[in-house]
Amino acid sequence: MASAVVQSLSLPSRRDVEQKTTKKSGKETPALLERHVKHPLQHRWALWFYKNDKSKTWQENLSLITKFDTVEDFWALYNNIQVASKLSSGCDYSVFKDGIEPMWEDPQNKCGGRWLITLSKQQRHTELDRFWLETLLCIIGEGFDVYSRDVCGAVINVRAKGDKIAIWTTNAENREAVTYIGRKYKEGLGLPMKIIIGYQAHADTATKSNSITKNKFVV
Ligand code: MGP
Repeated sequence: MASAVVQSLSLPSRRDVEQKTTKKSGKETPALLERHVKHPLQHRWALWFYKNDKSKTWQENLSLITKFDTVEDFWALYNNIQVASKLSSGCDYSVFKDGIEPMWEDPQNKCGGRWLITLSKQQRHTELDRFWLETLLCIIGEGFDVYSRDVCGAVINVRAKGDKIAIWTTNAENREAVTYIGRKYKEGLGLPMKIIIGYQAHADTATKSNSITKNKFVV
């Protein structure tokens, strides 16, 4: 799994590097220099934060925190921000490919949709942080093979009524990509077969009249 690659790269072992290093001339050999080289991700990603301030519009409540494009910078960021389960209700994190804003209106999102994981209140303490980290590793590690190109980003909504995590993709009509991503995602989270997850088009979510949006696909 590509996410496992990102995970393993989080711990560049000093011993591994030193074993590869042969000191002949007293100068740093290429293997030692390797220790200073960061491992690039396929894409640059942006972390956004949403804080629910009722005096502002939805878009005004959204702020860009930072961008990263290496495995090391991802872990440095992840290890220095609040875990999702400790955020106040009403907050979101979004991680999107650089250049795509985490909103339905972005040209890359407007014809797309999301694989939605809805969690029970209890799961905030048992599953939320693990699911969110696995989601991030799936997207930044290009865990959906060629269909990773359809991925726009991922969002976590921390809500009193029940938290949500979603992977957003660019084209809700692209059945092959959407279902491939859904199956792999479910597998990555380790969800049992009997748990059904749904994919919803943003156009339907944005125009829903009640709290239920119809699923376009399920896996
Ligand atoms: P939400 O934050 O995605 O979910 O959407 P929440 O809070 O669980 O609410 P629910 O409606 O899913 O039960 C809450 C509201 O935020 C939406 O109804 C919109 O008003 C606004 N909103 C959310 N998103 C993702 C967008 C967006 O992409 N664009 C705009 N303009 N508004 C959005």
